[in-house]
This record gives sequence, structure tokens and C-alpha cells, in this order.
Amino acid sequence: MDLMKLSKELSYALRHAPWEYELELDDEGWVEISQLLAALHESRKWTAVTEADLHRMIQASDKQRHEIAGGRIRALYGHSTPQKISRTPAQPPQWLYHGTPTRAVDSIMAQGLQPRQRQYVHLSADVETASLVGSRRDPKPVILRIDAQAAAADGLSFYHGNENIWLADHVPVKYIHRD
Ligand code: HQG
Repeated sequence: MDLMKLSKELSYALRHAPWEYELELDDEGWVEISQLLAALHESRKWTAVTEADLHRMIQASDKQRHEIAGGRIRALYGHSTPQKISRTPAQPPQWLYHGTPTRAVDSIMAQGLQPRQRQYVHLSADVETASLVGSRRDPKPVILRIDAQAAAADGLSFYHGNENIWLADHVPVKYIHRD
């Protein structure tokens, strides 16, 4: 079983196109594992996939992208489905970081951070994670520093994605520092 391919397929199903699998995410992005497996089994590539494979996939992954609880599974972040996943605001750390290609910086420093194709802006809890995120698009990404505590004090909501990833609806320019 190619666990990396499985993870990519699940991210596609649970973040972007559940309807292609006849799945419906609940408000918090969950689907029943039995329904997901039934959907996967319809494709020749995934006829043998089991719930144990899903657990193995989560364990083997370099990032914490999916979680399983109570017989259900969901993606922890990254969604682009039209119905926004409902999240509970949480107190962010003082600083969050965002790695982005150099070519995006002028626009970000003019408009703030926007979610673009996704439901939320994705922020990193540390510089290393931000570098990894940014390096997907630029070998030398720019790391922006976000004054999350000041933004939260001003009423902006932040949401916990996983250990390394925080989410926000939008980040205005005044909280973004280019060091
Ligand atoms: C940029 C991956 C111009 C933003 C990663 C980013 C992450 C602007 C791009 C997660 C802008 C959106 C998310 C503005 C934002 N003007 N550009 N005003 N505001 N941008 O992929 O944060 O491996 O939707 O800087 O590792 O790069 O899939 O967001 O470059 O954790 O699990 O618009 O996805 O995780 O790109 O990445 P994305 P992201 P996975």
C-alpha cells in the first residue's frame, strides 16, 4: 500500500472534492470511515484499503494532515470546499509565521494575508515550518512574522490546525512584519 498516495487521495477527498466520492463533510469536516472506505473501494486502485491502513498512513506522514476519532476521519486544515469548516477560536502564541514566495510579498504587504483558494489563511507556529511551506513555491521563501497576540487582542480570531499550523480568516497588514 502506497501510504503517501493514499494520503494525497484523502486530502483531495476531504479538503477539496468530497462530492466526487459521494461524501458529505459535516460542519467540522468529519466523515464516517465506513463511508470513506466504501467510496475508496469503488476505485480499482483502492479496493484493498482498510481502516488499519488509514491509521498507518497518519502515523507514517511527515505532517499531521488527518485525524481519526470515534469512527470518523477528517482533514485538519487546507480545505477549499464551499461550506466553510466551523472552527472554535483559540488563543494563539505571541508570534506566528508565514512562508511565501518573494513574488507574493508586495501584494501581501498591500492587502494583508488572504485565504486565496482555501477557506483560511495558513500560519506556522515556527520558522522552520514556515520555511517548508514557503519552499513549495520558492527555493528561498520570505518568512513573514505575524503579531498574533496583538491581532487576537484586537478581536481577530485564530484557530488551531495541528501542532504546527494555525489558521485565520484574514491577517491585516498592520500585524505582518517583514524582518
Ligand atoms: C499567498 C500545505 C498575494 C500565500 C502547506 C500563499 C501549508 C497571497 C498562497 C498549507 C496573498 C496561497 C497551506 C496576497 C496570501 N497576495 N499572495 N494578498 N495572501 N497569499 O497553498 O499557506 O502539504 O493556499 O502566501 O504546507 O502556502 O498540503 O497556502 O503562498 O500548511 O498538507 O497565496 O498547505 O500543506 O497558497 O499552504 P496556499 P499556503 P500540505
